[in-house]
Amino acid sequence: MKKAPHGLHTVHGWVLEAERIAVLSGAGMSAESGVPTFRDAQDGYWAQFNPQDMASERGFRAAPQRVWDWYAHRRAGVAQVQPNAGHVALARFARAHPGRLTVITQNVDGLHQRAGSSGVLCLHGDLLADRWLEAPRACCRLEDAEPGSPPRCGSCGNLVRPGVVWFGENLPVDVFEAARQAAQGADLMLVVGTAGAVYPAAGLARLARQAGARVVVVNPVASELDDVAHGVLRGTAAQLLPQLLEPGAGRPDQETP
Ligand code: BV8
Repeated sequence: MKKAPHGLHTVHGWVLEAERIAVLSGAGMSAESGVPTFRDAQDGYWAQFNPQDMASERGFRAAPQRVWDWYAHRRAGVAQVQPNAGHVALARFARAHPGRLTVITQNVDGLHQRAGSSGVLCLHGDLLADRWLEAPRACCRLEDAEPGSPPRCGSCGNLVRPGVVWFGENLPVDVFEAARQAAQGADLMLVVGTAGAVYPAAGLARLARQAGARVVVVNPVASELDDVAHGVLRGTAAQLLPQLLEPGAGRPDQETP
């Protein structure tokens, strides 16, 4: 379907009109903060491994030390970066318009929260959180875990794993239900920085559209959700979100970058 090129100014008007905005963000949201996306080749030593295999229970059980070290590497990376102008624009808008904007994120880096967003719906968990691999017993206390790669319970040997949702694992039911409701209740959904390849998260864009929301994709390159969108803005999160969300933004229609 040939889409009329809706420019920044049009979408900015949609933002002003919308009473409820849902944002679905993916790894591209954090790219300008310096966090490598899943799509980008993993850096250095890690480039030899498929992140999808590593981000799975099977991958962790097969090579617990390697997978734990991969997460430790990513945790160290996230600790050295800052939220970017896109994260900040979302947090500022939500503070200025309480209850009007909900952030639903696939990201596990915590940058939306560090930028000041509250009530962030983290579909895929938290990179910095730990949990037990097997159902914890009375002896399994995270604060007492024996250090190691990975740490483990000194009594029963249960392994500590990162508190993220791995491929093949269900999303937290309460969080996904809240995300579904935010998508279905939205007048506008901004889909920012996601290839739209991972489900059920990516399905929230179609859900929003089917429930009557306008859907806008913000991505420098084509994504699998472009055909769900009413508008596609070819640009980056840190460039476009401030122009869409900050007061007095949204200059007259011009070709977005
Ligand atoms: C599930 C946490 C029910 C971990 C992540 C077989 C068995 C089981 C399930 C499946 C199966 N086959 C398929 C599935 C479903 C599977 C799935 O969708 N697979 C895909 C790959 C086909 N989904 C699941 O497994 C989910 N659970 O289905 O449960 C179930 C249960 C059991 C059995 C059956 C069903 C769980 C999925 C969650 C996985 N965990 N993260 C970790 O991080 O280590 S997902 C992980 O990858 C990220 O969190 C992220 O969500 C995803 C990568 O996607 P994107 O965010 O889109 O990032 P990507 O790098 O791909 O793209 C970046 C985009 O940004 C690009 O478009 C780029 O152009 C753009 N960009 C770049 N720079 C910028 C930018 N945009 C804006 N500005 C910029 N500056």
